[in-house]
Amino acid sequence: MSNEQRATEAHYPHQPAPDDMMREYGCGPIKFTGSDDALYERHLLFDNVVAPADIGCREQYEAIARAVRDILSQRWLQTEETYGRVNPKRIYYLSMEFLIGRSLSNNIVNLLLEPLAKKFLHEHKVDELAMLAEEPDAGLGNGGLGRLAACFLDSMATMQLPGMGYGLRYEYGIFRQTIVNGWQSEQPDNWLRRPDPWEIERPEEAVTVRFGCSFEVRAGSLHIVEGVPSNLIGIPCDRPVVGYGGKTINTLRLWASAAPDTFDFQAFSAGEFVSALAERLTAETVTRVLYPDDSTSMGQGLRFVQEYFLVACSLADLVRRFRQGNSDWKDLPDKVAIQLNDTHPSLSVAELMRILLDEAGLGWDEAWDITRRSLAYTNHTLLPEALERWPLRWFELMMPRHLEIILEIDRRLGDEVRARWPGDNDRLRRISIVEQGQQPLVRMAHLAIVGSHSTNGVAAIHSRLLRESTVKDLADLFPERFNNKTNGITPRRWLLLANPGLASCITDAIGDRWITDMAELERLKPLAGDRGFVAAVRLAKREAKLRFAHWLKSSSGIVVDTSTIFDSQVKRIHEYKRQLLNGLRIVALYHRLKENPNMDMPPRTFFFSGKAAPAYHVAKLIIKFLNNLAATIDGDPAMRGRLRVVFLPEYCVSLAERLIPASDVSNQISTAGYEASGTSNMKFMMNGALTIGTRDGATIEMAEAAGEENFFLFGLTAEQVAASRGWYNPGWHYDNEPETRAVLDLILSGQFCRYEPEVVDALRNVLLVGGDTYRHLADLTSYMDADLRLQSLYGDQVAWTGKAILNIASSGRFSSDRTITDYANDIWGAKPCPLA
Ligand code: 26Q
Repeated sequence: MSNEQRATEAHYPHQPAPDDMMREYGCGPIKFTGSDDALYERHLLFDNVVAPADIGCREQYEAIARAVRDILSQRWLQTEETYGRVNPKRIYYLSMEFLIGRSLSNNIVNLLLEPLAKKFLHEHKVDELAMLAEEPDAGLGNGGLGRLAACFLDSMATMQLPGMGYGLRYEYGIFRQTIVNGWQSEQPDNWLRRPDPWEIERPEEAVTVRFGCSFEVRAGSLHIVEGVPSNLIGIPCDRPVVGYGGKTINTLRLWASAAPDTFDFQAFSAGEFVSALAERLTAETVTRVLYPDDSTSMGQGLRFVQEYFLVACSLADLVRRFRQGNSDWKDLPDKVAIQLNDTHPSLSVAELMRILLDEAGLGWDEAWDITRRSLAYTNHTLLPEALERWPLRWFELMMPRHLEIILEIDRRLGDEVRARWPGDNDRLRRISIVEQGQQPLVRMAHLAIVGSHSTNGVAAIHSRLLRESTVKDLADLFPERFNNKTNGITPRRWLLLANPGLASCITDAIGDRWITDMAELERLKPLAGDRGFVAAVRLAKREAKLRFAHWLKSSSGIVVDTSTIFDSQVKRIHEYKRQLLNGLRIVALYHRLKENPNMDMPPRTFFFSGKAAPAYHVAKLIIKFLNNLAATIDGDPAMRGRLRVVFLPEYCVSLAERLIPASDVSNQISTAGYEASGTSNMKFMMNGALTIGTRDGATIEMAEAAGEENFFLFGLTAEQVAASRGWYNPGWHYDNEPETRAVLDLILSGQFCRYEPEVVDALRNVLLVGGDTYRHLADLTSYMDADLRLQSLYGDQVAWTGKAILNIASSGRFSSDRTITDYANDIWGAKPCPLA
């Protein structure tokens, strides 16, 4: 009996063998049958031991989720069985983050169960919204990088590619955010408090990870106990990844850390019961919490242990699977493609070398060739200070064998550089994997580039800047390895599920092939001037705004006016993303209305949402300022019905799914050259918002696809930002631009921060005294110009909607299906493996 059958049976101790279910749900397209009520009721009775009459939303959610899981479990097994039999080249996506969000509604949509589910919910008088809200968001990621990983899994499953995700099963995901007196406050995200119907633990496939030292956790931080080797156990926790149409169901395997079962009997018999058990606590600490993306995390030993733990577990697992179907190690690169999501899993280079040298017994050259051809690396940042570098000392203590391998890789790299550029010691120093200094560091990006066959950036401009500046020396040495793969998003979650009104309006116009072939959206272009279609798209936007407003009111009591322009900026709070620039724009509009109360200006609601890394003080200051701005405007009767600022706490996938479809305007206003790609920009575009933004990241390609005349672009280019580095002076803008001066004077007068002079001082420092690193003042006037163009277009709803339609019609390129097709063809050499 397979594990899945065993697991299924465990839920129905009194049921007949699952043969019946196999017949019902085993093969062919999934059908909902008359017995689904029975499935639901069985789960209520046997799992929760409650009668259908007395249940609450949480029990409803669990029973419905389990019924849906029953429906997919046979397909899930068949998928793995097919891969085992056909032995295709498999794709392994290694990522420290998978920002999944909720699964129930997504799985219902992808299994094509929606019509039947709706009928079922209606018949059983289930409050759909309340029931769905019982599922916690799986927030196992910080932002774009983690969400990208989740979108890629959806696309791989939909395209029937044999892909698998490997990550960590954090007990606590990204912290939860509340706002207290305008400031961000963090709370732990205990998302696994209740049983998770989507998780299948597979202890029989556990792996052991060896360390050259032991660890202790004291006062919340990790301490290394030198010279005492130790083991950790990785337990796989699998989650289904349902492809659209329910044909392929791939797996996301998350590793939970645990102590080995060998109990320390000596300590136990000496009466040290508690401390022997406390050791287990230490082991489980490793996957306890997701690290926030900030500079303080870089120095944390536990993060480094997490990264190695992910790599060691995942490689052991995929090598074991490879060995089951293949006898020759030489075939590994033909059967396995390992994609490294940023440098976080780049210890894979050393770990795979170790396996091939020490376990397979291969020679260096062969092991190196296999390693390089199996691995590929994606870079997500240009900021040199954000590139991971770990102390060499940690390698020495925790994984001495890996260090030996890395030093040998570095030595050979040095030989290559010396042979090509004799005597160029500067270049040698810049390029080497080990950075010399007081405390030598290992440059993880260099390790990843040297030890793989492909390095890609995530938008055209980013890939170019990566080659031309961030890792120029390595690009000179290995030019053929560098390529671009512009990011994408899954249209299933971000259009079909999040925006049913717009989705059906599109389907009515061009049929539903777009769901799996987004190039089809091009067919909407001729309809940009069609009165009927324009009216339908306007209606869909109005409905989405109403839906959002209704949800907002019922969940938080906040009332917003849906007849105003919904103007949104939602993403991690960071100086380079420039939420502060958006704040300056709002102050400028406020100032204009104050000066000229009769001014003709369309009423606006500005939405902000996003989290600041807990140790990033300036980012937290920006949140405080935006909340103060919101409160001041709310308290000013002259602003009523004209301007409104709303900071929505606790940004997460589910909030994005609600707000993005309701937005009219998307702000993508990073300092040019800083945003690798962006992906919320694509979500807004696909949902018919117009973009006001800078020429940065993928926004450049979006404007190119839709036509710049359908975008509101403004600001310095990346080249201009770079060129201004020597002489930029924010004071010049204060002195020479009246509106910039008025805005700053208002802020510095304490208008928005009464009795909080420390907030004013800090803002002065960011924008003026500290040199305005991110060029807020340089871009403010052109932002205001673009905003004026936007306001005037909004007055002509037919013209506005026409542009929105052209945006939607041009968004097909930004489907993650296209991105994954490019990875599969150019990097992985992988093909679909459909189920029989
Ligand atoms: C590193 C070391 C220690 C602790 C944390 C980290 C860490 C964690 C997360 C570093 C970076 C991240 C996340 C980065 C990220 O989300 N980058 C975004 O990736 C998107 C997908 O490619 C891009 O669209 C965005 O432009 C980029 O900012």
